[in-house]
Amino acid sequence: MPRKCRKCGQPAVINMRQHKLALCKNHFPAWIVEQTERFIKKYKMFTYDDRILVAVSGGKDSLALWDVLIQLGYQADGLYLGLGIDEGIGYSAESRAMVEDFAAKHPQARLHIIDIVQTYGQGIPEVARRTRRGKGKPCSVCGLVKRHEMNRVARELGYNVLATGHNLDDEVAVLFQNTLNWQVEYLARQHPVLPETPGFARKVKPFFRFYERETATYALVRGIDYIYEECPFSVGATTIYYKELLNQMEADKPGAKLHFYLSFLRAREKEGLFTQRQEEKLDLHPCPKCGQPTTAPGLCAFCRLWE
Ligand code: Q46
Ligand code: ZN
Ligand code: ZN
Repeated sequence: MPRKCRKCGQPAVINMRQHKLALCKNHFPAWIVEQTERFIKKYKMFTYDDRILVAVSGGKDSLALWDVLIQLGYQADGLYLGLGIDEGIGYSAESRAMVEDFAAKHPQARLHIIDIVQTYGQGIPEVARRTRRGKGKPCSVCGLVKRHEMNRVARELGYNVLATGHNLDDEVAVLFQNTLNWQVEYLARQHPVLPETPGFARKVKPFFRFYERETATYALVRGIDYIYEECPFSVGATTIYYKELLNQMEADKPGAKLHFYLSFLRAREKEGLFTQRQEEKLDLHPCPKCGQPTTAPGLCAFCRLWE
């Protein structure tokens, strides 16, 4: 049964059952922009004085986020990391082309590109094969490289906020996994805003309350070209399994995913759940090679990858 936009009666492009809200191709993108602004303020993510670096992968979420922040008038530049992932489908080359294409259409924002292969000599698949950390787990190496490089670029170029496009489905899958395993330390750190600490920029996730189908629909109606393929290494990731389970719950009970995540945040704030843990006195010192804070006795984990 095709639905009508609640605001104007035109055919709806999306029906959000959890909000009992159907919207058309004009009112839906406007709603996404308004809601994002509301979340940025409500969770005190950043202001118009902050310099924001948006990690753009070429996927729908990060490009949609950059698009919204530019529309809202924030100082939001992009950072693309070329990870050297080809695996027969040219994944990195294609995702980079999507990001460059988007940046060319938005000259008011700058795009920074770091090519890991050119800068360090090897891409993620090679490093994963060569190191103990990466054996059979390229994502472990990749996550480390991305965190290090995002921080390095932010610090070197004077950005104080790092924004990523994680959506509710991503966040709830991680929350569910961490809860099933009672990973208390991870739960303590799971939040849409992680404050700035010495050597590390503030990290924010302005899209954390949007369902994946909402960010996808936004990209579609805004005519944003993005890479449809997932990274070839994401196949079989456990989070995909949790996403499927959570989608079954959502189908029976619209809003179940949002409720799970927001109740977690409320319990953190009101009951101090997981936040009362004494912050361990971490013995941080600057890595002798790159200068980023590390707990390792010598070089940081990132620099050790290239030894
Ligand atoms: S890019 Fe990197 Fe992801 Fe690909 S290798 Fe894994 S972590 S799946 S978000
Ligand atoms: Zn409408
Ligand atoms: Zn280092």
